Amino acid sequence: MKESKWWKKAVIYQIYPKSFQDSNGDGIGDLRGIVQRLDYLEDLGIDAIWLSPVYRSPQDDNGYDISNYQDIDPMFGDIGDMENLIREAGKRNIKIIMDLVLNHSSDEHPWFCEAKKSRENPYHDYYVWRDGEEGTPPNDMRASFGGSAWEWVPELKQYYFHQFSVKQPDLNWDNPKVRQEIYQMIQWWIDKGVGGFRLDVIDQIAKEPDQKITANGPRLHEYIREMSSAVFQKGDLITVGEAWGANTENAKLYSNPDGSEFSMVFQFEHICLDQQEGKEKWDLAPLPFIKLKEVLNRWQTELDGCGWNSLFWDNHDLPRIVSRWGNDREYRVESAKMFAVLLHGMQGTPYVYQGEELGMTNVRYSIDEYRDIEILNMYRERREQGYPEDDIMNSIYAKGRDNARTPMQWDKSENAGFSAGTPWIRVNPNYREINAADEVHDPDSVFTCYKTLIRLRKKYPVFVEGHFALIQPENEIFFAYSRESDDEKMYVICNFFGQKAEWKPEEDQNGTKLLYCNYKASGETDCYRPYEARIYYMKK
Ligand code: TEU
Ligand code: CA
Repeated sequence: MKESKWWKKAVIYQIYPKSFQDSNGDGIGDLRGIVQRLDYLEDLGIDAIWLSPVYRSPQDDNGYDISNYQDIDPMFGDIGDMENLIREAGKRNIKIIMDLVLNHSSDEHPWFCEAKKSRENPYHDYYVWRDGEEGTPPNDMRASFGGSAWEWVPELKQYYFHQFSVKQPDLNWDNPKVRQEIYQMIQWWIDKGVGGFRLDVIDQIAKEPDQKITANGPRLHEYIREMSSAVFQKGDLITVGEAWGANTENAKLYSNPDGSEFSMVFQFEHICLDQQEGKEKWDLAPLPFIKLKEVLNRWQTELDGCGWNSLFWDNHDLPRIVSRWGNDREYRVESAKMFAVLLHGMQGTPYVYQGEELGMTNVRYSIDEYRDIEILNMYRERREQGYPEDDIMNSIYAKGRDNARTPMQWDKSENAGFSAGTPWIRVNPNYREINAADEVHDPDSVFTCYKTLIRLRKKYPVFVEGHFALIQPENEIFFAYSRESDDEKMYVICNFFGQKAEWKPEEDQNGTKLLYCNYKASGETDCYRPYEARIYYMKK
């Protein structure tokens, strides 16, 4: 019999702890705050929480710069709070997925502090060093958050390599001691009872800087397999690699059903479509709709049976989907639900990013109200390069990561119920119109839509197993597909735009019943209202 993994039926909820719930009024979300909101998550129906990093960290990149992997940053609580969260979540059948940042550590990690003491230090080789002359780095590689990827250390007369900020030195995975230390640390978390791991920029660990290789280095899958058999395969864990360099070919390795690597990967092909070719995400371009369908169709069909998809629109690095490709004004509710239907109907494990289930939107702040290192560095760089202020700000409004990092909107009270103090980042001013308190009891809210979809996934096996087929790939308005298994079939039909439109039904749609529609009042059979999304279902 084909064994089915629990995480294939699961829905994962991502929490960005700093912005979720503050319990002590210091303006920063924390672990006790998450515990206070577990009932809300249980009501939504999710199976696991992916927790963005809460380890001890100087917070240069909001915790993605770790100075102690086996401790909790005091601003989030302590290890006892973490154990309590795992326990309290467990009571509600919710697992905790930790975020593992293994490509780099903080420059304040004891390993790095030792490493830069001398070339002979036992920790020196934990990082990636090259000899050189001051002012002449080994090559012209750039860091993700701007500037050179090489940082000079005068005492050693060497450069260290960092793919992200200068405070995030890259770990040297070619050193077996580094790998062993990492596996021990992971095992320590498994023993604490966590349910799985999300692996930050995992495709970049096997870098070869002399050849300017960052993602997909030659030894990448060797290292992943070693880690998987050393730790992951010992438990019934969910593991998901973050891989901006994933394509459908290597995704079959990452998510090989034999379990030799991870459960699945995050791929970003669909999410990078609205930028100018060969340029940065800040260089905006309209979404090519037909291409979006082609890309998702390829991922759906090529991984079917030989891999497994992660499904997402939003995370802590991305703008809000309803503002990005939907309409966050007159059709906010309808378009937010349409994106939910479109995604949750596909094959794979859906990820819901905090606030997405409320239809939270992007923000437009003044530059001094942003906090993200990526935004602030880009702003400075592009100002220096002479870009017009308006262009820069428009890029930030469209793509800035802080769009996703504004505090969770719980209710109408001050600071949206997120904090009794001053939030570390400004609350989206629309929290009186968009908040959880209003939505949880409203049968027509975005929240109720997510809740319903999560329940449908658990009820009808076709959501998990059904083969995907895109319908009318060239249709300029509808994103429509079917899912079919031996004894069930469903259709997901979405009007992707803000005008009503005619849909020509497929022949065997006759025998189906309407399982879900994102509008309350029933409409015309073959005419779809703006952003109307329907699911039709039949037992064969
Ligand atoms: O993101 C990986 C990554 O490549 C991002 O920096 C991406 O390029 C950028 O967000 C696009 O806007 C992961 C984490 O998700 C991110 O939050 C971290 O900043 C980054 O790794 C470094 O750890
Ligand atoms: Ca706090």
